[in-house]
Amino acid sequence: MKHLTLALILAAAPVFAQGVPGQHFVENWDLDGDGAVSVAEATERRGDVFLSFDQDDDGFLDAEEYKVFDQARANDMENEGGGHGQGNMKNAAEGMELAMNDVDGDGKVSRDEFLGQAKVWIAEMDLDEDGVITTQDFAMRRKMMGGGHGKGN
Ligand SMILES: [Ca+2]
Ligand SMILES: [Ca+2]
Ligand SMILES: [Ca+2]
Repeated sequence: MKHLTLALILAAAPVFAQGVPGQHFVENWDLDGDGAVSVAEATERRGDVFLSFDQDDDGFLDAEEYKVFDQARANDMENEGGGHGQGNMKNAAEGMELAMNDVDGDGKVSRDEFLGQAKVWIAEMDLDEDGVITTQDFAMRRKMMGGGHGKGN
């Protein structure tokens, strides 16, 4: 039985996070414990997430499986209930969406697509642009809203 809740994955519960935005996120995704979530760590962890939600083990998250995944993330955002860090927790949640990960547009997300988007996901959240995610990234706002200031592609 596969049971990995997104509450654990996104860990969006600032009430218990000693008031440091993003701390639980970093703790849960920082596999080597250096206080920063690297692209490699995000990729590995996303592999776990993928396995948890690929209920039929066919190597794709399809629309049906995504419903469950979406619901899990929605519950997390609800439980979070507001407060600081909302902005980047929203980025974290949105970076998991089907549309964000379905690179070839076939309506489902392959494991390669899902893992390959880890670096895009990290870049979205990396507000201080040091290449890794730390609580620092949750403590600041993006300087320029709405893009235009391209970061390569
Ligand atoms: Ca790390
Ligand atoms: Ca599947
Ligand atoms: Ca950073």
